Amino acid sequence: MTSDPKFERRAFLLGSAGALAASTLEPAVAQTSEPKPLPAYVNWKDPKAFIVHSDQTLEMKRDLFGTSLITPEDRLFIRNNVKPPPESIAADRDAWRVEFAGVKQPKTFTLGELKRLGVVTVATVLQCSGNGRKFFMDELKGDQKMSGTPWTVGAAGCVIWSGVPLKAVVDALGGPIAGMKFITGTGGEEIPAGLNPKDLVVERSVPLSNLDTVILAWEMNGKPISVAHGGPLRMVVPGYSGVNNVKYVKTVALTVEQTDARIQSANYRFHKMGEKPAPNQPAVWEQPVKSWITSPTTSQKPGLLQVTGLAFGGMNPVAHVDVSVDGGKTWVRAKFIGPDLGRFAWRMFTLPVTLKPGDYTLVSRATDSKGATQPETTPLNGSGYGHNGWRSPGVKITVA
Ligand SMILES: Nc1nc2c(c(=O)[nH]1)N[C@H]1C(S)=C(S)[C@@H](COP(=O)(O)O)O[C@H]1N2
Ligand SMILES: [Mo]
Repeated sequence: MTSDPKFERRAFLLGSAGALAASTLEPAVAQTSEPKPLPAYVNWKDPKAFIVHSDQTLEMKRDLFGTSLITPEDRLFIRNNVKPPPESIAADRDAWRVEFAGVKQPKTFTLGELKRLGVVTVATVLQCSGNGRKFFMDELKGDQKMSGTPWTVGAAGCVIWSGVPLKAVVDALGGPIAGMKFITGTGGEEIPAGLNPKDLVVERSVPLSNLDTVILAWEMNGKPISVAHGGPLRMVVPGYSGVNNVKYVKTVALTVEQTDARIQSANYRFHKMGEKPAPNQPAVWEQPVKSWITSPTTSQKPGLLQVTGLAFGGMNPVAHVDVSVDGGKTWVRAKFIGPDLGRFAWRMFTLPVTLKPGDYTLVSRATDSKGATQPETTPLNGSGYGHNGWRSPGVKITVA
């Protein structure tokens, strides 16, 4: 890195010749191959935006995060644990029914009725618990194995939700019954006959301490939430990883125990490599502090350029981000750009750098308001959840 203006001009002139050479080295694949078709339930999305791991797992491409903060719905990643419900559940959105239990006056509300109880708007990072699993997989040795989708960074987005605060609903129903410790939300997928519902139901419990922040959302980025992303109504737990944000929520119960549904008891647990998941292991709940570079992701001409990225603190605001172009040997503080949409949203950052011809590894390291910083590597866990190490998502580029 240098800020010598004389060098910058020379590097720029050299750069235009160098760029030709560099572009001939780029693999031709990206432009010529047809993207894999999207499954029917998301055929309204931009097919060029995704790495299609399967019909139930669509990852957004890394160069599409942009710098204007909000992830458009047609690019937002998709993750379904079971087959999503039909579009017809949103034919009459306001008629969608949600049952409330664990409160003094249990009741079923329609969405139309819920809308009358309160409305708030909150921006959150929606990120699959397994985002970054690919980086764990790359570290496996010997006969170590890990199953799951090999997400890199694209199972994440920052979106704006509008909905009713759960607290307003609970208050309207006389408050929690004494002794309740969890908020348990149940997804509205139909469980095929003959299968054990406990094995398939998307039912998640989060600590009752989230009562002041959980919302039941009907709107995302200014539109009624698509069924693919959880419409007509979604339970949003700000700061918590993807799985806890139950789509097409049909029951919200305050409960003494966590649900014994498989998705809570055996899946989404932090367990050691080779150890079986069990309900006494830590649940995948709060997201840790994290960041990654979003641009550039390809080779560049020499001279001045903007290294951009995004950072978030999970439950806490992100305080600052350091960027390195030499793979973590030296760091420079980046500048936040754009609006601050609150502690659950991500922030975009930029660092202007002037690069001479050579090879660079761009990495970023965020610190939250409580002083928690991304580790260089995240200790391995058996299912590959919660990756937030700064080294592996690094971007290698050639400047020529
Ligand atoms: N009802 C229901 N809610 C769900 C899921 C699901 O399969 N069914 N998947 C969860 C998981 S694992 C993730 S990462 C997010 C994905 O949200 P998205 O598909 O809107 O991006 O939804 C969560 N909520
Ligand atoms: Mo997920």
